[in-house]
Amino acid sequence: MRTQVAIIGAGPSGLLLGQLLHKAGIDNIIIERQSPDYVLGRIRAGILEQTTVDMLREAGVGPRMDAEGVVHHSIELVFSGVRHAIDVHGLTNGKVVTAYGQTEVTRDLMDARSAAGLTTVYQAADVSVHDFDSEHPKVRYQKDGQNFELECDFIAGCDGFHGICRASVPDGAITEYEKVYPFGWLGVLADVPPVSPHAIVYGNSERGFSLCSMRSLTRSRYYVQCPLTDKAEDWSDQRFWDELRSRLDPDLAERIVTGPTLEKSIAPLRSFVAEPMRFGRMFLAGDAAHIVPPTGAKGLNLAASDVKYLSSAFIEFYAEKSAAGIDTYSQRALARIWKAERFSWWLTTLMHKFPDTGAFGQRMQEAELEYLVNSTAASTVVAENYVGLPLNLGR
Ligand code: FAS
Ligand code: PHB
Repeated sequence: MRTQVAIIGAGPSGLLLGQLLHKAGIDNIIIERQSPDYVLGRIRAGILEQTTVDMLREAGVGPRMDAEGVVHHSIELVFSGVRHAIDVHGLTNGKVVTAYGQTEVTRDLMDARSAAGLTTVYQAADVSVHDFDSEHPKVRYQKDGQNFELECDFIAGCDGFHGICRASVPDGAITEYEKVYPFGWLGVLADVPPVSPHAIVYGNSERGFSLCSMRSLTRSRYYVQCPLTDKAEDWSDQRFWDELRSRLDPDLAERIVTGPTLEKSIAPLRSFVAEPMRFGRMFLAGDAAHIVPPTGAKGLNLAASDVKYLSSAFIEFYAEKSAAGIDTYSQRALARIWKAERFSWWLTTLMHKFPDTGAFGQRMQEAELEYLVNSTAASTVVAENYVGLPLNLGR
């Protein structure tokens, strides 16, 4: 078998890349180790930056997002028992974020790929990448007990943090930066109206971090910071709702609509970056190359900006026979990745209770938050990072 670009992974990175390449007439095949239902069953991100929304429209999967996504003009910060709004729209000359779940983004991209008759090999086993330091890279995998080899011009490693592409790079050729946080996020989904339908609410309290988000006007997504030693089954629904309320201001706590949880899981938090993101004819994109703590809602959006840079590079290579884009991909993507890593680390450090925070540290967090919500300059810094920094495509 042969294709121009072999994409490993059918998460948002792989599917979005496949769609943009197809739109540009570039042949691609996606190799995914799980089933479509398994991929859709992973409950993850919920907030899209404008650049991500624009790319999804460019990829031809805008209609349902435009119909069902909920636009947010502000975010809210709760600390010292009081809630403060940050007018993101006003502070960024009209930029917004859109609440539309990663599951729905993935579903829309899967449907578009299938409608276009493009090849995605699901439940591929023993996937391996070869000769990516030559001009004839290959992907090998097993499907239904048969061995396959896919020849290609390029390999796109969109296989997430635990994938094989980054793992296949020789040790001396890659540098990894990592910070693991000493707590996790317990997240729940519930078919109840969101307590704050037009603003994501981030809570700092002496009991720990909390977050009030949504997937639609009838489906809510909530999180509380929890010890990494906890298990989701340690938390009854009632315990979760009580703990969430205890971390919010009284008015919001009073207005929370509770109900049976549909999903309950604990996600660990880490900051991670692999440099570079190009190895001969293999390129890493999305979680295969970087991870952020979800506090800044950047993970999915960084995956999208990587795909924007990488798809543009491949299109330039095939259409203009120019290697300029692929030669600068890693440097351009990393410039945006590190700024998002900084914002995500900074907001995580400000909003969470660490083992060494203590009473003084709690007061320092509250003082910084009090300054932030009362300073236009400081609120603007938060707002412009939250809506997403420019892609600087022209450079
Ligand atoms: P993904 O991990 O989504 O997809 C990689 C794909 O590659 C998977 O389908 C996997 O099965 C496949 N794969 C792996 N190894 C393979 C192999 N050897 N062969 C073939 N296929 C292989 N981001 C936010 O912005 N907000 C959030 O709230 C948020 N919450 C998260 C919670 C959790 C538990 C996790 C893990 C991540 C969360 N993220 C969040 C980040 C998340 O949304 C990612 O940024 C996003 O999934 C990145 O998409 P991909 O790069 O496609 O990676
Ligand atoms: C979510 O809706 O899942 C979500 C929203 C904002 C975040 C993280 C997660 O910062």
